[in-house]
Amino acid sequence: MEKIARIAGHFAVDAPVREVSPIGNGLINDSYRVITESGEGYVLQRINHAIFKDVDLLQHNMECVTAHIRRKLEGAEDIDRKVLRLIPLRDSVKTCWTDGDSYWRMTALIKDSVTVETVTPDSSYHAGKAFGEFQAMLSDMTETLGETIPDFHNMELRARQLEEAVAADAAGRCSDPEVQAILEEMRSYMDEMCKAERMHREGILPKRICHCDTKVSNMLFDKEGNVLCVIDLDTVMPSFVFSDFGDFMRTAGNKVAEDCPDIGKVEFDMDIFRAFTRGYLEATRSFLTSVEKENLPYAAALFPFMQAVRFFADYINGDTYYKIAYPEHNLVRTRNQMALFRDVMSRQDEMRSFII
Ligand code: GN1
Ligand code: MG
Repeated sequence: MEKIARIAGHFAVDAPVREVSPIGNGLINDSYRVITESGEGYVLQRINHAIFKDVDLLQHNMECVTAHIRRKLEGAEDIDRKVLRLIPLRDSVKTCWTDGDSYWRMTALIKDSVTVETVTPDSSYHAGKAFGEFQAMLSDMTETLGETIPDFHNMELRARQLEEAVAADAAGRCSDPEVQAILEEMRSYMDEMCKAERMHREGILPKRICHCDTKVSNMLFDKEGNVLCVIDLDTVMPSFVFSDFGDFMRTAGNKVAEDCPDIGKVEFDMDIFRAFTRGYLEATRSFLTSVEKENLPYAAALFPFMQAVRFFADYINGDTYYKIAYPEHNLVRTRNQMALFRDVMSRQDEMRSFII
């Protein structure tokens, strides 16, 4: 932790660092809470450079997005609790520090906020509004944002990556009959799930600036359960609105965590779906097209499916991408996400009739 405190000292914090502790359970970056002698709090993050290859672009996106939202919120109360504030370096305006090996950035800690892993229908409604408003606020950005992970939510690419993983079979896991069965099931849905990319090529589905990682744990709530702020802006980039709708459904809509090994407990929660959808549709009325709206049930299925494909490809590759806690972790996650996907598929009509 001493090393982390030293790194924190490169940023323009208000006083010497008093304590540092690890926070969060992200699968990609490492995060630490930093408290200074004055009691001010900060979040220091080590950026996973193997995944975010263009750190300058990453920081550029984050700077543009937070500045844009800050302008939109001008005049509102408590702005620093509603949008992240990047802390520059002590001796420059740059927002990223590197020792040539790792890359670090810092934001101000948002006081009296909590993250949650599960939501109620009531907080889902507010989350739907918050993520919808996030997209609405960014819908008139003039700065160009790049894709911090190119083709991040492109299902065609994820399908290809899975096939490449299978062809290489780097960890020798493909001979397992269960792996073969999952693979066969995934392949049978692949075409249907690649529909978004086709609609985009046909010119009927636009890309907009989206958050692209709208899991419940990426929002801060106050003690009363109101959404304060959307966090984890690494993947804010042009994408289909399905990304934000779908990933929230995938995480909040699942009655258990994405890595719960007891797949008998996996179930899609229609109350969460209805509440989030109501909030989201209210907030996005000004720009959402009918094609986007009609395909929200598809988005709810696409995201557990895409996540299953990603976890599964990582399992086959020998766990090179997601952090794992035990050897079968990615397989357990895959089973869980496929179970959720099947359940969402069985509720498509019910979802459609709620939306239309
Ligand atoms: C990763 O690091 P974290 O937990 O915010 C991943 C998301 C996945 C998620 C699954 C850059 O997010 O796309 O949905 O794990 N982020 C990246 O839990 O790949
Ligand atoms: Mg993330």
